[in-house]
Amino acid sequence: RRLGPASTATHPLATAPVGSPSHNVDGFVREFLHELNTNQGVTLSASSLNDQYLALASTVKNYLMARWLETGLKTRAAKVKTVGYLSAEYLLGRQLDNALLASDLADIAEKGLELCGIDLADLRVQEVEPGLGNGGLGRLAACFIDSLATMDVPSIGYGIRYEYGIFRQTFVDGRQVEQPDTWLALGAPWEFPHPESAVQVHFGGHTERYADDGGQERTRWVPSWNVLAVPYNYMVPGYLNGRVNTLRLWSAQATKAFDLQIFNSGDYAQAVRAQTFAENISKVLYPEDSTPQGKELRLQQQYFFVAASLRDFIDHELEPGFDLHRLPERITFQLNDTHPVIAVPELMRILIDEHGFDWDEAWEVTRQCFDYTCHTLLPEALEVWPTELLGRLLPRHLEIIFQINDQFLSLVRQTYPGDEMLARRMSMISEHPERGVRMAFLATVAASRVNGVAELHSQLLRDKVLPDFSSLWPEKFTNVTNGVTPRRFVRLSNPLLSELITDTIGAGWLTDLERLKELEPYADDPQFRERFAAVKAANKHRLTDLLRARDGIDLPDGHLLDVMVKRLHEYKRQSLKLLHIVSLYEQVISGKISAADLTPRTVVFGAKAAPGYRMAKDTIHLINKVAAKVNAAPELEERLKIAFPANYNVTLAETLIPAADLSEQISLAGMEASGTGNMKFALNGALTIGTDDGANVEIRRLVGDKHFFLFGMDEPAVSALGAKGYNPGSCYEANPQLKATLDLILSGHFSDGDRHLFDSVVYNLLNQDRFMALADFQAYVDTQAKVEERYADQEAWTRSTILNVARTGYFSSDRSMRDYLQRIWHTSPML
Ligand code: B1H
Repeated sequence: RRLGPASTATHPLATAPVGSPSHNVDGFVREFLHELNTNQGVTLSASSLNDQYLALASTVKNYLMARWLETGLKTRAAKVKTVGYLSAEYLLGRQLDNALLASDLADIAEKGLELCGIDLADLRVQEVEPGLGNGGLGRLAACFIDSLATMDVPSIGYGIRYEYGIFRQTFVDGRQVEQPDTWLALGAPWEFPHPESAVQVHFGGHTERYADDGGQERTRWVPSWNVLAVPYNYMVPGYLNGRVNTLRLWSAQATKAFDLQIFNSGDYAQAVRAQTFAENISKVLYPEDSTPQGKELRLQQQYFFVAASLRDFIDHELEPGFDLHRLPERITFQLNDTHPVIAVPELMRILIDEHGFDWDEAWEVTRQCFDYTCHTLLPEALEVWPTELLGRLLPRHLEIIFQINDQFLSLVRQTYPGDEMLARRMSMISEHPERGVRMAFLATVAASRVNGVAELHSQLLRDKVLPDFSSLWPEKFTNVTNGVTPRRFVRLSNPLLSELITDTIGAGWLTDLERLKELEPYADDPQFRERFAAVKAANKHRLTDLLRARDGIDLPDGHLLDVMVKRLHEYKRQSLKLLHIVSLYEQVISGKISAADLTPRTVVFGAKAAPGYRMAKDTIHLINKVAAKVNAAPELEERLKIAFPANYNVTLAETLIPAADLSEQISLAGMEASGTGNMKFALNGALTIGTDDGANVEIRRLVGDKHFFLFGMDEPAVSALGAKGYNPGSCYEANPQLKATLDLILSGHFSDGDRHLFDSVVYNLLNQDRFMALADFQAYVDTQAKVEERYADQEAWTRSTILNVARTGYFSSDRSMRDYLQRIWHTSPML
């Protein structure tokens, strides 16, 4: 066990964490120089920026260290319930500023570094953000662990330490080209590897029956290969509260036994191949957002991190001899989508095969240990693992899944006698197109609670995705609307707004975000409005500076900044935004309107496409081609610009969002489970143009219709149109401006005369348009006109933006965590 020799130590300092460095500039400088010397092995005068950044990170860790160790001791001693957040993704963003904020060191560090002749800003940009996630789901996990720490909730985040995170996006001739994300190349100062605490994870082989000592028939799994899971711990500091939780990410390594056997056989190359094979498991994040690819390596990743995490919790977090019948008193595992659902049969296996539980006892414990969050409605996003693959990789788990399913189906048949169709519909095993396990069904059956991520989504989850389950177990289903951490997405990303808020309503709002309501009366105060507008203007300048340096992009002054940043997906409808732009452009170059009629506007896109998603990549290409043409058009007199900086990530979001005037949240209603970017924009004083989808519904309800630009079909209208039969071609024929817009693209105007370059995108819209962009086109364009009208009245606009900030405190992830604590985990903070 990790807690070893301290019990026999006699020196008084040996059994508790030693103190922190002095919390002042001198203490900081001393610690920093010490780290520079002892960790980096350089003097200040000989140090590189990277040396300085690494030494700074070490220094900050040293300040947090005592609290981290104390948190561990205190939590273990209290024997309270821990939240185990199981997630294949954590999109953390840069760590430095967050750690400085949480430890109240930002000012001290800035001054201390200045005395060393160093500008903190130069070190900040050294950090390559850990991009261990795709988009909203991974970023949500990062927000949640921040809130749990800040709210003093004992919790451990479990995940995978991908050697390569989400790819780095570049554009070559307007096309997306992916580069590996080498985030570890210059050192990884925030992680603590613990190779000595590695656990084995097994795969393959077969199962066999045997009689135990008491003559009882039992099953055991005889795996054929294994890998080591090495934990890398990360500090998750709460905001100024002294708690530092842990994020434990697993890295795969070949086991010694595995290598040795082959080495000894003399086949060196084979031995190295075996090692590579094992280490591949945590090599790279799958870059699919929303659509799982069903690859064998992906299932290996899922089982790998989940098996290591359960083993770790049971063997290392619980006291020796703990009675596992009482496991639910000490842990509640939250399944972040279906990616970690294989944890369910894994816990059953541990309890039955390793601890001698009988089936019913094991199921009773397992059921109470898991809750499941669903993040999607797209049918193609629901994971189904072929039984052939599951059985080959995890034969014992497949047996257990079959048995869970059998028992579940008997319950269904008992409850609804004679309804065999229903039993077939609800079976965890699907038969077409091949036999597979529906992981969402397994999760739903096993979990104590199932939740969606926004009210509308939870409703549709009950009514459309899991209707049979919600009739069987209505009380199992609940909603927790997503949230975002105000520490990163207001305080750190928008320091000027934060200062203005504190100036106006006093401190304390950062951990009690509903207090932003106190800003409401100031919306009518012209002086406050002026200050608020000045903050927005300054943030735009900050963005202008960044984009010039980062991308060579020049943002014009004084434009409405219209921002659409999120993964590229057809359901999110970047193409609809593009049609709006092309339509404006077409009207000017064809003389229907004059450039002077346009509200000066810059549209910023940020979006990565999954590398295998053709339509998404073609859309990126088209956006870039349109941008080139529009940006160069003299007819537009600089009144319409498009900026598409490559490689949108958390770091860019932190500068982009606070600068935005208009937030584009234009998914087809019923498709975006929640969205979290929508919340970040509103909290930073952008107005939303959006459909009645995901959390937009709740944002609009809170800020009020007058301060939100709603357009398009709602979900019932979408369903009705789908049922009636949607024909995008008729929208095209019926709307001359839409026709002119699409015709301009088809004419080759944006593709150097090539009339077919964008056939895939345009003909998809004309013939299929699964996400009904053409059906919502006119409503969107009309609503954009209303946006321009409001923007023309700057006083009214600013008033609305202030009310957006004041009324969206609900979307703090602290509130989400409170909801999980009450509705799902039934536990409370440790005070
Ligand atoms: C969300 C995913 C997702 N939903 C599969 N589903 C993945 C599915 O790698 N995969 O296979 C990766 C990601 N991500 C998003 O979750 C929703 O689309 C958003 O609407 C939501 O805000 C976010 C957080 O709940």
